[in-house]
Amino acid sequence: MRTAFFTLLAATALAQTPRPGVNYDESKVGNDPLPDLKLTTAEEWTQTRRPEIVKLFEDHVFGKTPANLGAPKFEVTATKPDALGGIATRKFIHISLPAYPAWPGMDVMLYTPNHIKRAPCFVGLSFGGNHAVSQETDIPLNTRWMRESKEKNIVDHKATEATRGTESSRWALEMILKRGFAVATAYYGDIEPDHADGWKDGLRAAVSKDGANTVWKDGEWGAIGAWAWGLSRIADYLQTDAQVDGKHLAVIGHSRLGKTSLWAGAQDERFGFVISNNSGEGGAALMRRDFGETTAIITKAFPHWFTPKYASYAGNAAACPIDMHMFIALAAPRPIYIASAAEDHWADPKGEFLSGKFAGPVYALFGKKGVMVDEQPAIDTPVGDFVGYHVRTGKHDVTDYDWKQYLTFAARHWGR
Ligand code: GTR
Repeated sequence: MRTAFFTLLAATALAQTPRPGVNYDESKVGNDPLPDLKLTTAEEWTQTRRPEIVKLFEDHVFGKTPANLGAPKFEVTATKPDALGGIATRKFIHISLPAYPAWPGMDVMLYTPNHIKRAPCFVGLSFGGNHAVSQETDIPLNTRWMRESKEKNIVDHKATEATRGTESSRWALEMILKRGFAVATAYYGDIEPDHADGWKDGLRAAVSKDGANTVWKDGEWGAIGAWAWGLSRIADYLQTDAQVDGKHLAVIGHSRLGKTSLWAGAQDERFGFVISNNSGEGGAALMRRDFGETTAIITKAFPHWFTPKYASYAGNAAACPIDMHMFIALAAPRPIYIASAAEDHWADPKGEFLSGKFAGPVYALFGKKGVMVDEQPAIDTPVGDFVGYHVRTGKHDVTDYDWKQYLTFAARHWGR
């Protein structure tokens, strides 16, 4: 979901009319050393170092998620036992916060396979809403704010009938369900609309004591924090659903929602498998590498995603006490998968690989192997034991190829 501006910007840069400030030359990525992971023992990592690093990410990148917003309320609003031609049960669950009624809540769509009693579940937010994820035509159209797009049939910031199924190529529902996994998803804009003032109509204003007049300070949460919070509330619900194995949840996200799934996985260890699909800058890509999108570009285009402090590292990533190998390491010792796309230069595929590689020593503390290779593997050659990685042919997207790797990885780690 690049904005037209950024697609143009990336395309222009790749068409060899380099735009000042965007580098695609590997010899110019810089060589600032990464912050030290300061490793001692697995125990010390778990007790002390890991919480320190979570706090660094709160203070400098995403802001702190408010600890307790009260128990969420779950209402199952519809159940269809013969969804997708009978292979699945489909449920809608409305999640709200009784303590903060100003937040309109989120509508989760859950598909569980009918041939499995308690299925492990992939949990991820969508860009277009439940009706865009699935091709089933009886799904209520999402009514919240969406980014205007002629091409995507979003009119007056609202979804239209023509938006049904438009994101379905990114959610290999049949393949996932037939392999015995469930899928839970919701529209990210249910939690907070994705624009600079979106928070005023979303969760963050609803729970802040100054409401829509809040002035966000360093260390306070941004939109990615709010979206990640939403993923954890879906995990809360999934613990209560008899058709889901709540002990085997994978969190997945693409692009900005890949940054979000990494942050959700870092904060909520109930996500036993963390997936970053083309998450790029502010996600898996090392911030000290000046390649494609940079801290300066992202914090200018999308300041609302982060805590304000993050923008102070624009043009000065080396001053930031974290880099993204530490972000990946926060998943340890749980399995994590980082996926890149060969044409997705904007997201810096090599930088995404390197963060996985340099998280390896943390996995080693737990006696586990990471990516198991020194160099970024060839295109379409998945690698890794506890840190999976591939760079697939093609563009910034989620494809069946990506899902096949995630399903194989999950099945291997979860003995399915
Ligand atoms: C781009 C942004 C990327 C990525 C992408 C997306 O405009 O620069 O960091 O998040 O959007 O979410 O599709």
